[in-house]
Amino acid sequence: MDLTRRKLFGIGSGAAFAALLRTPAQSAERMPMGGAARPQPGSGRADHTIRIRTGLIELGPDSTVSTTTYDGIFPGPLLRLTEGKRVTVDVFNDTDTPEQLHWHGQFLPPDVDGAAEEGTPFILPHRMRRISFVPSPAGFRFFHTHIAARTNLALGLYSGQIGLVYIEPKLNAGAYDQEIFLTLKEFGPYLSHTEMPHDFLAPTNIIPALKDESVAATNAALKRGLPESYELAYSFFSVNGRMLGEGDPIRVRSGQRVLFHVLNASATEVRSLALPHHLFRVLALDGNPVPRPADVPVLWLGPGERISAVVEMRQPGVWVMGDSNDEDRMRGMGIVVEYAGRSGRPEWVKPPAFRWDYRMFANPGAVAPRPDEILDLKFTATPGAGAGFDQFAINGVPFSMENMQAGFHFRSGRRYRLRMRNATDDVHPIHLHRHRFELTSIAGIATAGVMKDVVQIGGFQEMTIDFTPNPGLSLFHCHMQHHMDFGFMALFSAT
Ligand SMILES: [Cu+2]
Repeated sequence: MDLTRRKLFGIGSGAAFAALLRTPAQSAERMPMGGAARPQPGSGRADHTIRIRTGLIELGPDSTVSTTTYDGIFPGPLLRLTEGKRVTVDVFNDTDTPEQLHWHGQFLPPDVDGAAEEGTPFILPHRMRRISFVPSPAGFRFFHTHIAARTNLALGLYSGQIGLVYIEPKLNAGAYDQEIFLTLKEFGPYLSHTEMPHDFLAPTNIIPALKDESVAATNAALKRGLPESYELAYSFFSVNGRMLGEGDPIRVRSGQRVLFHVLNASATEVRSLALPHHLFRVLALDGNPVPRPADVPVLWLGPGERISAVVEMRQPGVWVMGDSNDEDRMRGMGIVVEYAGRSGRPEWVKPPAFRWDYRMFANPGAVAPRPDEILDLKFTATPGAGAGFDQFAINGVPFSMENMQAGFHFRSGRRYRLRMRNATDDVHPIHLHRHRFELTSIAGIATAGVMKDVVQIGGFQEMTIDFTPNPGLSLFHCHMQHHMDFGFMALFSAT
């Protein structure tokens, strides 16, 4: 470890931790061959090549799954890009079905972003599509397929099409001890009727009228004879494509500061992560530095969410870093953290009771700018009405994949507040393409300064998020595959 690092780690203030985020490890970005000029779109060699192909993922002994991946591996490649520095990517589709590759969390034009609804061309079977874009904003992003799966559990986010992107800031002034990317992912999906109850968000106050509406919708569905809704269950649980105990442990030394970039790559499941006797200092949410880094014993992530957090390694031992759900962790959702010189059976300790509250990472007292306009968006569900799944609607309208019409129109440059009201009992991870948004109230309580591209809204709760539209079409949807496939989507247009 060099002196610069030691000095940086010695400071220990929130500001210094935040600086860590802006000063990641050396870029592993591949340079153009022989220092030649960067190839232009349509000519020469691409900076990166991604192959969509099927492959076998060995999660553990007797636990190999066949799925569609990027480059035959899971997770797919980690692309280290530089903010503002144009890249060319050749995406080959070696499968027999059309694909979309979505650059989650970046501000890209609609024809590159990777959603058919926005007008991105499909990557046709056994063809290649070359794209070129300027990476932005800096931070932890990822890429994934954006195909509707509906009842085909081999498609979309049920597959292994997940790759990571780290966009280095233009200024790259330092490093830290270790930087570790963790991708949380289940495999082997099947239909079930058991829903995992989740009660982990704060604040907890709900809006009774939204609950009444949900109860009425459920009763009406029962009266119509609609079936009990399908939920998803999984056979395999993994971190970085290995079941707990089956991959290499994370090897650390006492005194190290380890920066974790955690992605919940699940199609449908909320995940948690804890490391016994250690705290996570959360530096960034969805790759965006938070106004106030805060220490938490447990990370909670909805599908599509990312957390960057640093852990000071001061509790020598061999630990299980895993999901707080005992069953899922014992079936693989965890990874071993091993201190140098320590051996033995990895130990798990149940984390303290803890509620996830995005406001922890905001500056208390910060006030968001007033929006130019407020738009109400109400989320409702009809149980069993979507091929046996819940059928969702936004303001009464289930998104039509056939028409793909923009349902909401905005003027670019204006600040809009989306007042989201959830008249369902589910937590929904709400995602807006091509933008990031500011959390401006949670369960009716004002907040400001936390920037995200996916946010979980609790059952029967209200939440507001503010954004300034970029021109063009942008998809807005729940990031749970079975929700977005059955209506929980809208197309925003901005001029
Ligand atoms: Cu949802």
